[in-house]
Amino acid sequence: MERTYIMLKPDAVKRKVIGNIISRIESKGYSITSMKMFNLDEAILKDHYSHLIDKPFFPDLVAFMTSGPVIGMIVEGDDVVVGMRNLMGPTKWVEAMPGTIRGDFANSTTENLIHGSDSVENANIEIKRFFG
Ligand code: DAT
Ligand code: MG
Repeated sequence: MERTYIMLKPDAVKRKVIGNIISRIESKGYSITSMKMFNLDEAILKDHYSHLIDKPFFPDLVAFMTSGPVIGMIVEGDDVVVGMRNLMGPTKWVEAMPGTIRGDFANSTTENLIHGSDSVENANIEIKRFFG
């Protein structure tokens, strides 16, 4: 059984759509096997978003991701890494089709509601980073 790391971002909590998003994950048939609400800091974001540190939007990304609590989850299922990326929709909200989480809720590229690991290898790294 494959595992992925999913994180509901501060905008999802503030906009009160975490129930809707969790419901979509469960409706798809995936299992949430761990879940916690917590706050991120700049140090862990520099690890988690190390591929983006040099981008001009990185300070805005850190400000947003530390603006309120997030919900981290381990989600299990067959091919769940790619399956969750499909359920989420692409990074850029303008490219996300209706029916996807970002397509239905996002109207900003920074504030796009949900994180999902992009490979099985990164899923294992992220699960270790956030759940130890
Ligand atoms: P994803 O979250 O789809 O895996 P990513 O890893 O490339 O995308 O980027 C991480 C987050 O950084 C993304 O969810 C939102 C933000 N981001 C990425 N590209 C951006 C851009 N061009 N402008 C503003 N924020 C961006
Ligand atoms: Mg990513």
